[in-house]
Amino acid sequence: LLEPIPQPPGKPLIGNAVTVDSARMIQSLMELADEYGPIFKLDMMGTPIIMVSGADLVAEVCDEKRFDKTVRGPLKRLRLIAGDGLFTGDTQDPNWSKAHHILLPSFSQKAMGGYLPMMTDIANQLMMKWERLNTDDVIDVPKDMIRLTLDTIGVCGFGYRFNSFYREDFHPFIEALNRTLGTTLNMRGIPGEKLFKGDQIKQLHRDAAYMNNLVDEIIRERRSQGGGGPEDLLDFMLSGRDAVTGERLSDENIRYQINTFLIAGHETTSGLLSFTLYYLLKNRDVLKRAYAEVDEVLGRNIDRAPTLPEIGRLPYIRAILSEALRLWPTAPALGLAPYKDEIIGGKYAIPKGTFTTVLIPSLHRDASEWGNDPEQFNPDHFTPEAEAARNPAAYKPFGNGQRACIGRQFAIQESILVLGMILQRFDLFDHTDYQLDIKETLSIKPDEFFIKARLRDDVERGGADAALDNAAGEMP
Ligand code: FDE
Repeated sequence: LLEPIPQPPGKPLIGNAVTVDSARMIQSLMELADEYGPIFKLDMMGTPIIMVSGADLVAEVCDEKRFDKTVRGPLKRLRLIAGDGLFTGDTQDPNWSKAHHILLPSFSQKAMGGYLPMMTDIANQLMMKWERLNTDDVIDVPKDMIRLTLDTIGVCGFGYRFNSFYREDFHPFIEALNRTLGTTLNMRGIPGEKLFKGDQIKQLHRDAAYMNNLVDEIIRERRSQGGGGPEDLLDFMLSGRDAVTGERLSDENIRYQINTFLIAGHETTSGLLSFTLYYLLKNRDVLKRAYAEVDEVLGRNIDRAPTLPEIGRLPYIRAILSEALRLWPTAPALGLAPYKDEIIGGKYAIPKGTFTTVLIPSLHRDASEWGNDPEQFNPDHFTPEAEAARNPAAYKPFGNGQRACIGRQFAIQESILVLGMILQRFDLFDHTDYQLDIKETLSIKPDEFFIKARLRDDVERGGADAALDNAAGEMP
């Protein structure tokens, strides 16, 4: 027997268009989920949106035989710069499966070792900056994490250095990217809007042209150089062939993929690192265990870079990152739609094509899977036993199925490396007693989060090179 999907009261014509606070959309939807339960419906000026956050219902909408990812709203407007790249492409578009096949190996666990030296290079720039701060200097956490993740995807992606640690403001490419993200997000497709936002829209097209040209130039240059084995993502994209069709990616599509990696790779990963530092500073017992693990595995010598096997031997750091992604999954929603008329939970009808959104932060607080105190930060949620006992649909920070995050291993390796290096070096201070304030864009991150850091007293120095120098000095 069917039951109506709960719906907050709306207004004539516009329905629930003002039920949700657009400046804090995700948090406002989470409050509605608390009030209306694991499934509710909104009427956005005549268009229904269904919000799902109960693990059992999410398991059903994550069944890829019944539901597929759908690109609508702000994500669709992002096609201006992300085109038919992996993130904004439709699953049915031949370019999506082609790029998916070509790019999978370049994001595989096996490929990750190749990116480690480049990741370490950028991580070292952050460490050096923090080491050289004076006691009265403060660290803008989200901003430094953006510098880090942006520069990392820049070098690993296409050998380009944004050099964010060498400038106060962001590289012009990033300024353009951020303006574009802001404008596409805030446009709501309301009739007449284009008249009011004329200047913004002109700027949007100038920015898109600037970004596309810069990336096209990099592709052209790389094509003319040629040679060598694949070292970064761009090499993989230029040389790769789809094993199924034998086809290559077009230059235009490669440009869209590069823009996509920049968008998908920097805000989500930087937000993850910022939330993680926030939770570590607020949970001293967890922080203590984290220091102990890092000291044991990485040791006290900070001139020796972490190796790939060492990164794999930091399970508690890994669990801390997973737990931060549980409470604040930095890509907080998945957009899906059913292939045909569906009924979920045995009683809720979802007509074919209806926009169905998984509200991930609420899913990650479902008491039936996470216990009665889901707000508590507890990395032991990610012991192998706890994970085995849980409904796999209860945790979706990287999305679902074939449309799940291709950058997952990349983001995790980068985050473990950086967090490990930070803890190996620094004592951290929450000198403002920061109260979490979340800024929502396409992703979510802590806003105005400042800390202080000081080199630990017991660090040791002297790398392999230094040791050789010493040895050489002692030779007769
Ligand atoms: C994807 C993704 C997702 C899904 C979405 C949808 O469904 O719509 C998610 C949820 C995610 N992703 C998440 C995340 C988190 C983090 C930290 C990250 N992520 C990171 C990264 C990095 C990089 C490079 C990336 N990432 C990328 C990406 C891509 C390309 C995509 C799309 C895929 C397909 O194919 O679809 C994603 N990512 Fe991420």
